[in-house]
Amino acid sequence: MLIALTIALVCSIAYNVYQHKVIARSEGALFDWSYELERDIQVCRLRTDGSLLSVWYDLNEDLADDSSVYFDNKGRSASAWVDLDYDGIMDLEYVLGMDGEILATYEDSDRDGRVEDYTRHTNDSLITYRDKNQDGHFAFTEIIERRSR
Ligand SMILES: [Ca+2]
Ligand SMILES: [Ca+2]
Ligand SMILES: [Ca+2]
Repeated sequence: MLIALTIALVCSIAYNVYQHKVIARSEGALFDWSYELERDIQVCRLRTDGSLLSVWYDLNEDLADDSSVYFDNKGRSASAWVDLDYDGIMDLEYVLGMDGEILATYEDSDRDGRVEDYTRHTNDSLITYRDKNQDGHFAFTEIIERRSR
């Protein structure tokens, strides 16, 4: 009896989470959203040809997505976003190369909703720029750190 009740409760919670996630995504004209209950991910596909565009994760299970991976037109991961402080705004973006290697990161370091740090990943070093004058460009004069790797 208790087992049946527990199963019913778990099913009910899972269903409510599912409903919430379905409602949370409005269906756009260009995209099809689907929710995979087993993996607890949201999948976004292009409506025109069904190709995979992005996958969204809710890592801290608060019903709000906090990370996502975008794919290029060959299905390779091209970039990833992470909401580090779980406030609903993505803070860190990884730009990925053809083999999934990190080419660069962009980060909203002070969490004001605006990206100001850019780190270029080369073969032997990481070079971080901060957009001090907030013009959207990362100039050589704005390099704040160089690390070898
Ligand atoms: Ca979350
Ligand atoms: Ca955030
Ligand atoms: Ca910022």
